[in-house]
Amino acid sequence: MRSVISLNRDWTFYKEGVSERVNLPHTWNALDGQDGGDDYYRGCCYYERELECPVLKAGDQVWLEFLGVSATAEVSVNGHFVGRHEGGYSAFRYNITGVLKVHPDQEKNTLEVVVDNSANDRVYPQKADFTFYGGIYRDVNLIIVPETHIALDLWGGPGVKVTPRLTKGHADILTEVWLEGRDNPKDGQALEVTIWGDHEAVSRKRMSLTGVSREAVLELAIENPHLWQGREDPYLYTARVRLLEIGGKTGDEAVIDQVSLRFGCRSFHVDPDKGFFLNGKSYPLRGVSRHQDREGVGCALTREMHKEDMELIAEVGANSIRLAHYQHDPYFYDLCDEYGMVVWAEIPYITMHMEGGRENTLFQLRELILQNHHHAGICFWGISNEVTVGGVTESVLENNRALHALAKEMDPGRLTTMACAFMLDENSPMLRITDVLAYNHYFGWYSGELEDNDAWFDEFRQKHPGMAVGLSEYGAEAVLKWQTGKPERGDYTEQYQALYHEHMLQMIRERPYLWCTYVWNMFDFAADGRDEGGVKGRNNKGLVTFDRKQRKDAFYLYKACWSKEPFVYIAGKRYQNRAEKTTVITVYTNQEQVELYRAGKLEERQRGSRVFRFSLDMEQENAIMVKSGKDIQDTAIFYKARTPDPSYMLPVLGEVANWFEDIVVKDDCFGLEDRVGELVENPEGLAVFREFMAVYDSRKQGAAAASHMTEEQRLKTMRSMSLKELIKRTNTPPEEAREWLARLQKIKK
Ligand code: ADA
Repeated sequence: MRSVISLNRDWTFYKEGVSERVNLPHTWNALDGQDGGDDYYRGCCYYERELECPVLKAGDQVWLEFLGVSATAEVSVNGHFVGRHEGGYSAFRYNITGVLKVHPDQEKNTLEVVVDNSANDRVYPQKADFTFYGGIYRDVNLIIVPETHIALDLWGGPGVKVTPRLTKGHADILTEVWLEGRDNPKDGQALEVTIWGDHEAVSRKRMSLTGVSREAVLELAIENPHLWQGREDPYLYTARVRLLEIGGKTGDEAVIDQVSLRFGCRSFHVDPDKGFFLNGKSYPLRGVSRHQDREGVGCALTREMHKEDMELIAEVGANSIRLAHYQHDPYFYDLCDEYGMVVWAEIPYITMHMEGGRENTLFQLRELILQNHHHAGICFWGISNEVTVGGVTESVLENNRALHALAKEMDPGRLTTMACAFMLDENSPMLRITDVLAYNHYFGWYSGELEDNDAWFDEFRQKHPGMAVGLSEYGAEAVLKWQTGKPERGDYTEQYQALYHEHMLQMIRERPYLWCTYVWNMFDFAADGRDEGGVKGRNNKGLVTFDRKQRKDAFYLYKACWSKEPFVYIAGKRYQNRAEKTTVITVYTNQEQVELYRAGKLEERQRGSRVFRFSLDMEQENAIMVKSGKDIQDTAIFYKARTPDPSYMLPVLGEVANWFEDIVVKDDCFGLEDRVGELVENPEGLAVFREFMAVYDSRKQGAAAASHMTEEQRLKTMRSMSLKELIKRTNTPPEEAREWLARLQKIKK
């Protein structure tokens, strides 16, 4: 039987000549990868550890297993190089038997890992809107197996593939097993597969390995299978695969090796007009995306942290997760199966297409599929995200086609998908590559109006009837310090984020054909090159803060729409000092009736659905209680303020918003209220626009600097923007902004 020994403790870590003792999981960018400036350490570091000499039986093999090292690892044992792995998010293993000192009287074994997250042009990701933390940030194990064993060398996977196929009242379970060892299996060896339900074996099959080479296929069946039914009933079976040695005369059996995998019986399909179906029933996928990091910790998450993330996603009531933009921890895919989350799993082929990166995309996809094939939750393999930002070249198309073909060859039972950038032309051949398609849209945040989302999908449907389309990303930023009674696009307030999502939920409700929709993002996450909303190094589009401590108002909006757990929630609690005479109190709930009390006195009772708004003339102090029925309630307190509380306003925006107030503008020339689209129609205007964008581009850092939009693409996203908005959104300093306005004022309309 195999044994697994954790190697997570007692490493020595060296960075730039300084050493420290660390335990895994570990990243060297926990702090500098989150503090902004895009100056986090990207380079080579070194990890070292002693390896105790394991007790071995004759023929035993010793393997090292790494579940995630970012981004490239070179592993040596006792000075012997044993392997190099390129890709920061997947598992890999090396056989170290030949280089291990196994006699207890010999000196100790040493394990060394050189880890490198520096920039290169081959290993994805290289350009994206998140921090590429470096380190050994997932578990490391030592695995001891007998000479012949279930394969460990198969792309980091379990060496077993379990594929359930459902027909009415019946499931065929195809089990493929790969064996490893010096020789083919011996006579007398056998494979046994048992499928376990809750308490008992529901199917078992045995196969003699006499004359069999290293691959075996066993077909089992389950009558009346208990289905994996998503959030309602995520029932899982366990397939236990045992390699047996059957004693000649006595017929005694010994278990040589064993692997257990959990899997689920379910069918699914996507109908271009009706969306996603699970086990034959409509099951609209409404969910969130998740990045694997958090404040002060980076990507070195503990199991408790993974579990807490899943609990929050379950609490909001999502039934699907887009695990962006790379392979997540094996434990998290397990949690998805257990909680009944349908998963879009993907590789980090993102933002920038690299001519030299094709092989790496195929390698990472092969690993993703072979390591995660058994997961009931995974229904989609995402092959790329916004890789057309630099243009739709033949090479981009070919790379995507190759990835689709590979996924279909390895796993015909699942669907491929991709996340398209919103400016991708709707007639692009990219749209015809994967089984189903989805777009990332940020109308109402980066550009355009909220209603542009509705219009875009209506037009797309009209032009492409019969094409399954989803919404792979949408979101708006909220920094909890910023509060307002008058939310506006781009103000980073908690209120605008909630308003944005109110609109998006309605837009989605009216378009049931959307096969998936994913909020970007469940959690705030680190993108060290960012500086937005007064927060450096962070993308603030989460429904929950980076430290997981605070649920934003929009979280409760989604909970009201998706969750059955009864609750009422008063939004805007952090907007406590209110200068308006009459204020609006928004309540999110999944109850049908809500009563609002002030200082214990009933003010109003309303019936409705999900979003309730109460208008209230402010008193000096307003102690509010909202109730539904006897037990479901929430409280908040608001104060009347004489003037707007300055601590609620983002200072940069405040400044930029006011810099033009004392300027008298000539109406026959271009000014702040004119739109980018109008300006670029004028040749002089176009020249100023180009200059302006060049200055802006030269100021961008890191991930943001990576966007290689063509002018045409850029204009597509900006035409409807006013020049005032353009100046605001590019964070142009007030002095410069005045100069630009002066230039505009010289151009006659
Ligand atoms: C892109 C990208 C994401 C994300 C988002 C944003 O669409 O796919 O990684 O960060 O933009 O927030 O701007």
